[in-house]
Amino acid sequence: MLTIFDTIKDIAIKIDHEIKTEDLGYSDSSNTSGEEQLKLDVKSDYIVEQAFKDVSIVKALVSEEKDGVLELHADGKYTVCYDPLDGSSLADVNLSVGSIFGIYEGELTGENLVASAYVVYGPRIELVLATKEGRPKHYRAQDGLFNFISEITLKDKGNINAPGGTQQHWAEYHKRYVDALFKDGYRLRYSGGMVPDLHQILLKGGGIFSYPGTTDRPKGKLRQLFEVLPFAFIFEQAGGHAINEQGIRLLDLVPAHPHDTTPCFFGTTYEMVALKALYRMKI
Ligand code: AFP
Repeated sequence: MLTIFDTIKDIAIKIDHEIKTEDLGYSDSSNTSGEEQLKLDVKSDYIVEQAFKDVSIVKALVSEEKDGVLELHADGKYTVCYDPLDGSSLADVNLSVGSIFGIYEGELTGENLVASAYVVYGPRIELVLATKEGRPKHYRAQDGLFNFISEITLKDKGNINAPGGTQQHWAEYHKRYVDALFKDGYRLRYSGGMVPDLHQILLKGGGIFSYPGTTDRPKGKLRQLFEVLPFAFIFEQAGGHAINEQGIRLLDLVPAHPHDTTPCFFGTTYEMVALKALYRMKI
């Protein structure tokens, strides 16, 4: 696993350099989800692919930017599912963006996720690494090296409300939930970048990030394998929760297709209890 984490550190430094120097325009291609690809998306994906080509324990790669599975090493143990540059449309307005990695052993299901990681490209490059042992670990880059900062432990309650999705397409009960938190004094913290938005909740110790099913996107927008499940793993390892709109643990999900999406809620206990009550989920 160490070589995978070390490879992610190398990738982070390279992608950060591209963000700061690469042309921010659109390429002439689009990804499997039909989203137009920025040159940065394509370049970041290439950096990840090239980096893992030399890591023999990596059996295959699944990328948000490409269809299918890229076989690397037949004797490899892990499949790395990744979003090379999540929130890339924010890069050209100089907001933070990120990379997300899920490390799976065996079939690509939530229960086979054995580790996960994400990188935040912001005023500083920050990295969070998680395995099944202990709390997620937070690192910060300085002169190309990652220094350990702290372990991440979530509290029982926070005061951050990060409500995703197009509000005009929210269900009435979801709007009631979001508004109730604001009436309870929660602060709106939503940039449109999943990685910095969730990183903020993790580092501040609590709150809720929601991307529900909406009338225009009933299955939500965020992709299970390389966005939702890696963060679900990190939230649970930090003592938090990650569920879908039926109250099912996101890590219990079995994606039917590599690019399947799911409604998702990441947060701390107090906000999850309130969510289940308002959504009338099985408590
Ligand atoms: P882009 O990669 O197209 O910028 O989308 C970012 C993202 O996938 C995720 O990072 C955000 O949480 C989510 O979309 C924001 O979606 P909304 O703009 O619909 O809230």
